Parts: sequence; C-alpha cells; structure tokens
Amino acid sequence: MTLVLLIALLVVVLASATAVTLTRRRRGPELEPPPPRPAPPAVPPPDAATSPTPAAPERELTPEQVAEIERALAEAEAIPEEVAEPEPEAIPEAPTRLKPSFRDRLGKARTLFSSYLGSVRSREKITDETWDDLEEALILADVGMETTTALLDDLRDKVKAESISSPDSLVDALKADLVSRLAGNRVLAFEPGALNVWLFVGVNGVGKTTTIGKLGLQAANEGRSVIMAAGDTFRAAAADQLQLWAKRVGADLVRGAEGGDPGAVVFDAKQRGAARGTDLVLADTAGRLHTKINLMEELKKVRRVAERAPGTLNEVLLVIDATTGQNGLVQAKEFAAAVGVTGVVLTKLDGTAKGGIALAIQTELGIPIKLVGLGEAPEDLIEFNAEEFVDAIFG
Ligand SMILES: Nc1nc2c(ncn2[C@@H]2O[C@H](COP(=O)(O)OP(=O)(O)OP(=O)(O)O)[C@@H](O)[C@H]2O)c(=O)[nH]1
Ligand SMILES: [Mg+2]
Repeated sequence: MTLVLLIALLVVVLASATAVTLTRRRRGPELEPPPPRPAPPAVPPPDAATSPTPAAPERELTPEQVAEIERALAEAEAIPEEVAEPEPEAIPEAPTRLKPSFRDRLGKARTLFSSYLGSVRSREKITDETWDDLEEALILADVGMETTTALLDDLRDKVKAESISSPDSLVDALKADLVSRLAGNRVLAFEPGALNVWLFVGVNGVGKTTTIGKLGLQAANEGRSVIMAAGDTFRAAAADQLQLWAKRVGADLVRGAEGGDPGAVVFDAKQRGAARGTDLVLADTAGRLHTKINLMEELKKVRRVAERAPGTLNEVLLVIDATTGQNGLVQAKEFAAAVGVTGVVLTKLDGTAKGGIALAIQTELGIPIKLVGLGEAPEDLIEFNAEEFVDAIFG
C-alpha cells in the first residue's frame, strides 16, 4: 500500500516537472525564467482508513489511483502557459517640437503669484491685507508702481460698482482688467508682393540676433523669401552669428566690413532684395545702451536708411530682455523716442518672474508686445497672447 502511494506521488512530481520543462522550452531560451508561481495542488494523501485495499498485486494500481494520477497529470498540464511580455514598442522618434505654452514656461511667475493669491483667497472677505497682497505681488512681478496703482484703483472702483465681496471674484476682476489692458494689435506688418523691412533694435544681449534667426526660420517656413542684413558691424562675430542663422534658414545674408557703416549694410540688403523680388529684409543692429547719445544717433541714421526706398520699413521691433524688469521700461522710452518703435519682442520670459514689465510697457507707453521668447529654440518665439499670459501667471 505504502509503495503504491509512493509511486503515485512520484508520478505526479515527474509529471509536473515535465510540464514545467516543456513550458519553458516553448517560451524559448531568450526569456527570463518565469517568476515562481504556486505549485499545483498537492495530491492529498489518501486517508488510510477510507482508502480501498488493492485487490490486485501490490504493483498494480486500482482504478481510483489511476483516476487520481490522471487528474494530477491533467492539473499539471493545465498550468497556464506563461504569456511572454510583449516587446516594448520602439520609442517613437521625437516629434518636431511644438510651440511652447505660456502655462508651461511661466512657472517662475506663477510661483510668485500663487503664494499671494493663496493668501488672498484664504480670507473670507476682502480686507486691507487683500489689497496689500495684490500690490506686493504686482510690484514684485515688475509691473511697476504707476501701473500697479492704476490697476488697484480701477479694481477698487469695480468692487464698489459691482458689489464684489468674495476674494475669488476680486481675483477674477483683476485678471479681466489685466487682459483688457494688454489688448493690442500684434500682427507683424507685412505687405505681400512688396519688399518688407523689419528693423531690430535694443540693448546688448537681449536677443536681437537670435530673434531674427527664429523669425527668419518661421517666415521661410511660411514660404517667404528672406534676406538678413548684418547691421551689427561692431563685431565680426555678430555677422558670423547671423550667417549661421542665414545658412540654417536658407536666407541670403548681406554683411559689411567690421567697423563699417551699418546703414550701408541695410541699404545693400534692400537693394539686393528689390533686385531679387525678396519678401522680407530682417535687419540686425548692434546692441547699444539707450543712454549713449552717439550710439542712439547712429541708430536714427540706420532707421532713416531703412525707411528710404526701395522697400517699406513697416516694423521697428524693440527687443527687451524680460529679466531686466523695470529697466526695460526705461529702454522702451528711449528707443521709442529715438526710432519710433512699432512693437516689442519680450525675450527670456521663461527665465523670470518679472513678466509684469509687459503690462508696464503696453499701458504706460502704448507699444504692443508683439512677440515673446519662451526659450532658446526657434519654436519658442511666439505671438503674445494676453489671455494665456494672464492665465499662466494666475495659475
Ligand atoms: N532662455 C531664453 N534665452 C534667449 C531667448 N532669446 C534669446 N535668448 C538667448 O540670449 C542670448 C543672447 O542672444 P543674442 O541674440 O545674441 O542677443 P543680441 O541682442 O543679438 O546681443 P548683442 O548682439 O550682443 O547685442 C543667446 O544665448 C540666446 O540664445 C529667450 O526667449 N529665452
Ligand atoms: Mg546680436
């Protein structure tokens, strides 16, 4: 009897082992061994009291034992074959970069505002502290004292006129006011079929040359032909930098001798553009401090050349680095007085909480912010959008 039971157990064990081996073979050698899984239910030891006594010689199995072994074998077979993990799909090629969103890139400004707005919203009513919080947030964001005062005075009037009592409604009213103050025409003037000239001015290092490169690339992608004029003759490296962009864009480049007359470079570019039926001349200039009178006089000369025929000077774009905060307002005043700025390109907004300068420039000087730089890649130069800008800052 004991021998019979032993044989039965041995058969079960062998059967299980065979099944596992076969399963592994089927799965192929390249796969990792499967994780341990529960063993098939052990065949319960037959109860000595109830097991029938074998009638046949000891080595022969009773029909019950055969049935039990068959059942155990069937269970072993029934262990589900491990399904091999599907191969991970190949990582798709990095898609062409999309335009960035204000929300993604204005994290620093949002962080600054969120603590103040959190404090405003945490109160049940509008109190003196509410006004202090709003004022501090706007000043820290470099909106400037004048614009901040005007904004909050308007808001107080609105609170009275519209019986605003909840902090949430107050914040909503402030947002709406900011959006309406930032309204403006951002379209870059362009006459199809004509030779359009856009002149770029600003202090050193604000992003004039890279803005020309990015805009040139975008214009070329829209099917416009472009000539870049290396009007920064102050350093040879400046023309080299623009040359790299021109190559990338597939644009023509006109450059002059180092230290040469920047007006002459702009004039040559326009002549070439007129001869070739080019759509757009993007004219770079050397960075200059708005406080240096002789340099500002030189810029006026470049502007006079740019507006003479051939071609039409229809944009003078002042590039301002947003990280310089309130100083940008001073620059804007001086450049506007000297060369009549038609729009602002506010660069490096991605790296600062001081985007409030956009509001100061537009409300105090009436110059529209046309483009903003939200990073260094060509796609990161995008049209300014007041609603998205305000939404991104207010969280
Ligand atoms: N993060 C960030 N960097 C920017 C942006 N725009 C320009 N830059 C960087 O600013 C630096 C200066 O840019 P340039 O285009 O050389 O500036 P510029 O005004 O031509 O400088 P000068 O010719 O020296 O007056 C470069 O490293 C640019 O990549 C922007 O929107 N975001
Ligand atoms: Mg430059």
